[in-house]
Amino acid sequence: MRTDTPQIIQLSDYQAPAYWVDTTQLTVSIFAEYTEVKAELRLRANDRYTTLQPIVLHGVGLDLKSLALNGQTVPDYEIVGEELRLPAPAEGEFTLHTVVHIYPTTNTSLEGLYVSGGMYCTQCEAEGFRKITYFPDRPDVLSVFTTRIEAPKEFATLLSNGNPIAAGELADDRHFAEWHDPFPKPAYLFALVAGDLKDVRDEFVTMSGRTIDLRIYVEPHNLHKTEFALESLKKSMVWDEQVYGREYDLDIFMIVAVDHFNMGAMENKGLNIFNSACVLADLETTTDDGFERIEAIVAHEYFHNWSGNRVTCRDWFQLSLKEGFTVFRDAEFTADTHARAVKRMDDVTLLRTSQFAEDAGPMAHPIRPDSYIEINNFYTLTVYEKGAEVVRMLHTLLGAERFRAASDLYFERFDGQAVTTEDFVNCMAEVSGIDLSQFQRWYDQAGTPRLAVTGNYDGAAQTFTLQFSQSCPATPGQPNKAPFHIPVKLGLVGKNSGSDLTFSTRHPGFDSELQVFSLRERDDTLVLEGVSEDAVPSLLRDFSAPVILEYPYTVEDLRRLVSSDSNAFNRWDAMQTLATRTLLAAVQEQAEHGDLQAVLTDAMRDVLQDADLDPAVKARLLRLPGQAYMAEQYKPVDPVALDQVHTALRRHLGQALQAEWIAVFEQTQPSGTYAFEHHQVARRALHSVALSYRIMADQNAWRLAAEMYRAADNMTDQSAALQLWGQVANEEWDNAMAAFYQRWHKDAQMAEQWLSIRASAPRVRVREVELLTEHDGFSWTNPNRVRSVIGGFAMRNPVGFHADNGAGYRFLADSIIRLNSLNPQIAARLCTPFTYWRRYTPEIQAAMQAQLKRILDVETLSKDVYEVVSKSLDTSLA
Ligand code: B3K
Ligand code: ZN
Repeated sequence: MRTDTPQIIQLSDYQAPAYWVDTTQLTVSIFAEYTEVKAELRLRANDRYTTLQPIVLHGVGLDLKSLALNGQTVPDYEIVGEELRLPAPAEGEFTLHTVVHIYPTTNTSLEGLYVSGGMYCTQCEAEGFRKITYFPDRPDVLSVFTTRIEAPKEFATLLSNGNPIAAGELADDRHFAEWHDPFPKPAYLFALVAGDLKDVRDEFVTMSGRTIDLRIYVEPHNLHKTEFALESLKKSMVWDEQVYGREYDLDIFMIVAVDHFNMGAMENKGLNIFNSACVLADLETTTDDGFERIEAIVAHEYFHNWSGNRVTCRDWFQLSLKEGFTVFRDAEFTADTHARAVKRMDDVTLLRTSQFAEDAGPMAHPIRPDSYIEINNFYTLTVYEKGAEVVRMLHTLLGAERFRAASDLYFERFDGQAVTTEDFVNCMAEVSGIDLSQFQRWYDQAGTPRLAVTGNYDGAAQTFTLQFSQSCPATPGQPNKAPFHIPVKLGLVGKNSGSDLTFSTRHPGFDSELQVFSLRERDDTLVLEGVSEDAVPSLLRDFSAPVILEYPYTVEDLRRLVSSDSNAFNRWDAMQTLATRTLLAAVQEQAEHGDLQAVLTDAMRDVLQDADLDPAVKARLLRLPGQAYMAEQYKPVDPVALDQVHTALRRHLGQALQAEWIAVFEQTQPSGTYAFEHHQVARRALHSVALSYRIMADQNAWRLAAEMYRAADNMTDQSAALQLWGQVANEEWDNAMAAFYQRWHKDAQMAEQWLSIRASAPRVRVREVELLTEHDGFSWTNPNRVRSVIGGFAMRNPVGFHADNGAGYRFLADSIIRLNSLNPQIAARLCTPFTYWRRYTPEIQAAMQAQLKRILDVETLSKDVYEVVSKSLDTSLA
């Protein structure tokens, strides 16, 4: 047990900084044993304070060698926790010089300056810069950085933010490079790289005619995996000019790939650093999903140059200001580049499966949290994905044109500043004239709202009346919620005709141009007039708000929507509802289960036979909601029983529609050379879905997967086949897996994929996963390997994880305890499966709680893990 209780940081305690740092000059000298960091900071008192305040700089693990203010040593400084405190200076403007030594080679937290595969690199967001030098490490202190790097020549490439200004030789086989970034930025955007790297180069001419030098730096053996990211970067640059009018600002834009990285990538100004897995790609080893993910992450980090870097966050509570907005921007980029409705289905699936669970659990927080212990725990699905939904709602309410005008105003007004989410919403309100004061609650209230709706047709009056009622469950610290401003995009689908019906309404909350109803009250009634026939309402089209919709649809209504809704997203959503009801009825052994199953089977048959449907949409219509999603729909959950029900339904569908699956499987056989393009991607997705049902219907069909694996010329089909084959894990599968490893283990991305397929294969149990952690391909200090094995097992292998009387839970807890001292951020992330202990049966609850308590007992528990575990166990939050 920790002897202290870590401090809770509150939004309400925010105070403006006492000093600005106008310029920062760093000299970072790399030596084998240590790295020396010399800093020269020009400080200036913030005139918001009438008297000169003490000086506070942050630092963690720094070996202070000297400290001088205006050239004089400072005798009376104090170091308290993460703060270096100096008495108030005599003048409001002064220079601070510090020299510290740091030890990157032993830094396993992967925060600050560390070594990955022989290369020095940095990760400063959120508070990693304080592990490099003493500095006011807070996002509202923006400084102009000049960085000199000195290193042995074996580190041939020396990079930092901004534009290169000088380079040259030094004594002792050393050399240097200097970089200057003219754009003031907070320390979290600082980056530095020193390594033996190779680069590919290209150019981009911006809309005003400036030529930008583009470079991707990698370890030499990865040079052949850079082309796709470079193309993605250029596409992103064009898109941001066209859709947002945003132009790139420096002369050079660099991406560096590193193997050891806690997250996907980081948007450091002019020098993005990427997890290798999120940037390296080639036609042989990358899957369709991989290409789409890489393209989206490259775009996301590039888009941050404006939404995050030019306009940044005042404090870390505002994280969603940059993350929610940037996720919305990258999602729209993907939608414009590929298939809009499909991207929406995938995003909503993620939101419903994982973000809704987070919002219903002990870590629930608003997209702008009001307190935290460790900010790294708040880079969550809520801040990112729900944050993006909140921005999307603004887009829905304003329409594309006014949204663009408001974003122009935002970027212009706040360029070079650190601002709040209110500043963003206020621009939206100012441009549109819409009163968004109630909308602000989306930023401050946690939990997923429920939207209960009923509908009634009056044939004589030709009206369709919708009654709305909203509520939101209590979440930690927020027992009561005020009503949200919910945009409900809607239509009416004729019960007989199946067509979209026209209507009018006198309700002032309905925007008839956008077909969006603004629900602001807890309860409200919307009367639609001139409705020529009885209808099925199609509500929340394109998922216009992140809420749970409850409408008493009959199965006939749902079938009507599946077959006829003009909104492709809502067709899919109706099928999801039908499948969810069927699964629930089976889990709860309800009498109507048989009928529901029959209706679902018929609906799927229609989809299978519909020749006009985009195969990508078809593949998604035919996929059942996942077990993780189902586990949120009822209580208590027995995951093994849920798996049986889920498997039984897939088997039923496989058998009942066997002829159709065979037909689709044959129609979607691969042809031509592999390319990452929509028609092929769609065909491959549908092919795998068909095969998965064939295997459910006939255990011997694993031979088809084996054949598909051997015949495939691409990794999408190979890995899909291996995973499907893995469901019936047999000796042949073990042999194929062993051969796969032999063939690919030198390629880091492939080794990670192999580990993940193994750990998440449904028949794989905890004993085998323990052995995997002793495998050559595994490493406790590489987050990608840890995520593949421990994450793959605990998050993507429900049967294996929950089986064996809690052995899986013990293994996860042991892993967390081990990682706690190596890499607290990764350790805290792996606690997620335990945070949901309350959804399970009493035996599972007890077993998981026991492991949580065991973790909490660790004396050296990091604040990262402490926060997640203590909140999970807190009974007042139940
Ligand atoms: N901003 C970074 C995430 C930093 C994570 C710090 N623990 C990546 C991104 O969202 O673009
Ligand atoms: Zn981001």
